[in-house]
Amino acid sequence: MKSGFICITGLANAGKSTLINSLVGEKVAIVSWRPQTTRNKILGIVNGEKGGENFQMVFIDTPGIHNAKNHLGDYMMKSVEVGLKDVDGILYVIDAGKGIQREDYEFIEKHADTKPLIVVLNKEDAVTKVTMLDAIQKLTAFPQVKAVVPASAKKGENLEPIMDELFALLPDGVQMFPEEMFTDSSMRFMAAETIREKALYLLDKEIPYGIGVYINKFEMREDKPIYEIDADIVVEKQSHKAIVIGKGGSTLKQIASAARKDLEEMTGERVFLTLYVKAKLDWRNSDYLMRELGYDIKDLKK
Ligand SMILES: Nc1nc2c(ncn2[C@@H]2O[C@H](COP(=O)(O)OP(=O)(O)OP(=O)(O)O)[C@@H](O)[C@H]2O)c(=O)[nH]1
Ligand SMILES: [Mg+2]
Repeated sequence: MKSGFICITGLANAGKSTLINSLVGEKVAIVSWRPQTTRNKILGIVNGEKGGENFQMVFIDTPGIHNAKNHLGDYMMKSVEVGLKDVDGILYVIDAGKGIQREDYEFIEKHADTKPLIVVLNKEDAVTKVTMLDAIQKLTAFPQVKAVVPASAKKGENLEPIMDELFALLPDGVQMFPEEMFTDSSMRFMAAETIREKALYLLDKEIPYGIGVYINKFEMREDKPIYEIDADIVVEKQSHKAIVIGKGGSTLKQIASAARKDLEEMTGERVFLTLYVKAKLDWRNSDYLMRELGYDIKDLKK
C-alpha cells in the first residue's frame, strides 16, 4: 500500500480547515470567517483505494501564515514549521477570491525545492472563470509548483483531482493509523475547539482572538449516558468578561447552546455543558498560561 503525510498550509482564512474537513469527510478542525482560527497542528486521516492500490493519507492542518504579534502567534507559526517537517508533500491553499498575495509567492519560492508542492486555488465558487484562469497561469509559471487545482472546499467541488495529485506523491508504506481513526485529537481538545468556534462566531471585534478554552471536566454520568462537560472560557482582559457573558448571561447561553448541539453530535450522547468565564491577564503572552490552555512552544521543539 501507499501511505504518507501531507501538510496543508497557506495564509490565514484561505480555507485550509474547511478543506481538511471536506477531504476527510469528518469535522476535524473548526472553521470561521475570521483569520487565525486554527492554532494547532491537526491531523485528518483518509483511507482509500486508487487504481487497485490501498492508501492512507494523513493530512496535517496548520495555522494560517501571519506575522506573529504575541507568544501565541509564535506558537502558531512554530506549528506550521513543525507541520512542514518530514511530510511527503505540501498542499498550499490560496483564497482565489483574494488573489495571489506576495506572501504566497514567498512561500512557494522558499519551500518548493524542499518538498513537492500542489497548489489549491480555493473558493472557486466565489470567483469568475477569467480570474481563475489568470491565477492558474501565474502559478503554473513556477516550475516548483507540481500542479494547480481549482476547487471549492466549502462545496466539496473538485476534491478528487486534489486526491489524485497527492496520491502520486505517496511512497510505499504501511498503515500508520487504524482504519476507523480519522484524527488523533482527544475528545477534550475537540470539545475545547468546538466551544472556541462558537465564541468566534458570536463575539465581536478583538475579543474572539483573545479567547482560550479550558476543559475542567469531561465525564460520562454513572447513572445515565450523559456527558457532563464543564469548561472555562478564558479572556485576556477583565473588561471582556462581561461582554462574553452578555446581558443576563445571554451571550454565554448562546455559545453554550450552539456548542452543546455540536458536542452531542460528536459524542453521540446527550451533553450537559456548563461554561464559566475567567479573565487571565494577557495570557497570549504568558508561556505559563498558554501551557495551561494547551499551547506549549516547548512541546513543539521536541
Ligand atoms: N465561498 C467559499 N468560502 C470558503 C471556501 N472554503 C472556505 N471558505 C470560507 O472561508 C472562511 C475561512 O475558512 P477556514 O477553513 O477557517 O480557513 P483557514 O485557512 O483554516 O483559516 P485559519 O485557520 O484562520 O488560517 C470560512 O468562512 C469558510 O466558510 C470555499 O470553497 N468557498
Ligand atoms: Mg484553519
